[in-house]
Amino acid sequence: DGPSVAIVGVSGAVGQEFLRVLKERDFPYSKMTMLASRRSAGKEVDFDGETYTIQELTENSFDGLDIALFSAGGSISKKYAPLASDKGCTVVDNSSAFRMSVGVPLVIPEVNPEAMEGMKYGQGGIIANPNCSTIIALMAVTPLHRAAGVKRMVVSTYQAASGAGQAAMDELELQTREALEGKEVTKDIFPFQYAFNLFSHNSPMTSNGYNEEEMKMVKETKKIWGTGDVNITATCIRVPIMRAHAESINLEFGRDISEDEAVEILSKAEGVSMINDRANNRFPTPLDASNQDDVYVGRVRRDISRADQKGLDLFVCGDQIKKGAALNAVQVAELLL
Ligand code: 2RA
Repeated sequence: DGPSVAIVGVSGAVGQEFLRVLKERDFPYSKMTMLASRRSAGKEVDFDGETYTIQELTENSFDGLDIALFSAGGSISKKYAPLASDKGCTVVDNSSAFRMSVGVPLVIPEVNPEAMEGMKYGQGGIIANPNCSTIIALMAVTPLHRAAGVKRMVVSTYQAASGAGQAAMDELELQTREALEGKEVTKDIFPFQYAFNLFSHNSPMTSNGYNEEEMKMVKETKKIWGTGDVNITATCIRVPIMRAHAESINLEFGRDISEDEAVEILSKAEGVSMINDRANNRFPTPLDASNQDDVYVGRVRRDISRADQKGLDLFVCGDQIKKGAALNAVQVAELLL
């Protein structure tokens, strides 16, 4: 029999997706514990043919547990992940709390599984799940980076409501109805209209004029690739899409790389599907990627702003809740088996 597993933040959008993915992949758990805040404690949740009562997260929640999947915000992870680890429970944390901590592997299983080499469930430790927009970008770019060495990456993201949580998805739907009915829209989550609109990502602004989401893309990429020798800039935008992010990516490589070579590499890349049909002007859309495991890549083309063959542009869509969070975390947990 496999590991005992706890879900921390089971009521949230990612917590619910953890359950769907664990079932979908027939994860070999021996026991499941559902943990959430006092507000959700006592509620029931169905999983794999059983009905579970959600328990309130406490310092003693992790006694005897082997793996804990966290997605309950950074402050909960900061407080409880070390406690869980000290009890011998191996933590996979979807929050940003420990992503840049020295000694904490930041892992995309298709990209850098070696970063968590030797870690097993029930032995404690924390593994950090990267930010969704970082995962989606690097699933497509890393195979190219391995072949031709990315020197510079410029990313523009078009990020779904799900990244701001279930409440943001609910408000987008409500506002869309209200707007179509000509009503004043409800603005509980964001201070402006989201429906039929887009805006600079709602994460806090930092001292250099970039927001935290953009700085995550910059810092996490360098840690995951294990190099500082790549220049990255990003502009992260929130768009009125439910659950899949889209990203436009410009790349500069250390050597010439043709469109054909790039398409060949991407066509073979694990966890990547191509929609790159120029004849029919058919390329990835967020709805293609929604609820899918793979990230979808298209618009692969030489960067004509350069005189050399060292630049490429491409377009990527990926499900923010699935590969951007829950699927990646469960794949990390599979590496602990
Ligand atoms: C966002 N990356 O999309 C975040 C998800 N926590 O806002």
